[in-house]
Amino acid sequence: MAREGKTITCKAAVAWEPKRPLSIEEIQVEPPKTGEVRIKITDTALCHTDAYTWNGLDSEGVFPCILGHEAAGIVESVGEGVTDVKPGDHVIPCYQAECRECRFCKSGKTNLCGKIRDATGKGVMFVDRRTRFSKNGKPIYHFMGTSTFSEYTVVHEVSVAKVNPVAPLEKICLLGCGIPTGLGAVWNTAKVEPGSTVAIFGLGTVGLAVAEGAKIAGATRILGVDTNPSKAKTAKDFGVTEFINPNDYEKPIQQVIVDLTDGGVDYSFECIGNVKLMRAALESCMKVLLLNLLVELVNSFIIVLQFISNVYNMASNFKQGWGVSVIVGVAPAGAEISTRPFMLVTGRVWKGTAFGGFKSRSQVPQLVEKYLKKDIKVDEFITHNLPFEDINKAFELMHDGQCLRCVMHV
Ligand code: NAD
Ligand code: AHE
Ligand code: ZN
Repeated sequence: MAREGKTITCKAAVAWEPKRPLSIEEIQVEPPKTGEVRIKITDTALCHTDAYTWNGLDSEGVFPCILGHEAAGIVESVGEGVTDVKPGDHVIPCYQAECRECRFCKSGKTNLCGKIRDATGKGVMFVDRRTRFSKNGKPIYHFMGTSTFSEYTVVHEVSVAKVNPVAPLEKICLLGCGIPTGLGAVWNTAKVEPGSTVAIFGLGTVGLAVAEGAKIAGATRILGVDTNPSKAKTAKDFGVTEFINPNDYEKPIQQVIVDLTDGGVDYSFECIGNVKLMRAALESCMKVLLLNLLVELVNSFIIVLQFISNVYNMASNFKQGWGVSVIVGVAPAGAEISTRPFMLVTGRVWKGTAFGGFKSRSQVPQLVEKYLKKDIKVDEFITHNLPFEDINKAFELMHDGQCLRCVMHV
């Protein structure tokens, strides 16, 4: 029976309130309105950010809601004015929109779109500021403009990436968040060049995708930092050349990295969401050390000419540090970062990235093609599969330290 234009009753995992286990419920999903698309979600994974919002740490968390933002599916129906996709198309819903018309999209300076962001942050749809989900008339809010923990969801057309139907939906669902974020943090935000030294804090899916991106970019030393010792082996498989467990050292982790790398790394990435480690990541970046200067000074006495030349070089080196540190992790509401301003004065740069700087509608389909050509890993990130009904187990797995991504067939 055609359901186009009609409300659908289907299964969804509802988050009624923070920290309360998700509840599989029959809910109502209204038809898409102008500029909207209703999608049959086939596969969804769990990202750390879903758990973060479920835990009540997101200042934009609105409850009750339907979480989920790393998924793939098939268009069921479209609202008025939708031209980019049609029923039957294979798609990845994207939490970062790309309208191609707003000043942000046209700026060429950001992948963030301004058109619908205010509405998605409040859990409603742009056109009427209402939700399309309900249970017996009680509204249930959207999450990140995607709400993929549901058999059917309604999203904005500007948030839909149409992808090659040959690609397996149960794998490419991961291209909705974690993997593009890590790869793009390296390629688009930091722009790591061949020969670089990189430090990654946190070796979950995002951090390991950073490692893969850094390897592809030609980084020669890739240091991976994680307090979970079992990450050492996995990390090597994704390109990490040295695994560091901060618990094995007395010194602060930034000092460990500075010592291991003769002054610091060229690039660092915080992929945990911990403001203390964001500081450590920044302070792991390169600055020529005073100790190095003294050693060079002693050597310089050997030849006077060399002395003059070295002093000149050292003086200029001492003034110039370098290193780019990228914040990828999402910190709890109210948390703030800090460091000594001297860290920036001496040349380090602090940046952040959302969805790895990728333009969602345009570039997610390109990432799918890269996956099909085996240019990027995706399958390797899937450590678990579960029936949708067992979604609360996926939250538990995330904390047991063995799980990268758990994919649920909806
Ligand atoms: P994850 O939970 O799978 O991985 C986090 C890793 O950090 C784990 O391996 C864990 O052992 C390690 N870790 C935790 N505390 C640590 C500590 N004190 N020292 C060292 N290692 C520690 O998470 P994920 O899905 O890979 O996401 C990582 C972060 O990125 C989260 O904060 C998530 O919300 C955020 N995220 C941001 C974006 C973005 O666009 N900016 C996109 C996706 C995810
Ligand atoms: N809502 C939070 C911030 C959450 C956040 O920073 N989200 C990341 C994506 S995490 C995906 O797993 C992001 O892209 N942010 C930019 C955006 O537009 O949401 C808060 O602090 O209010
Ligand atoms: Zn995510």
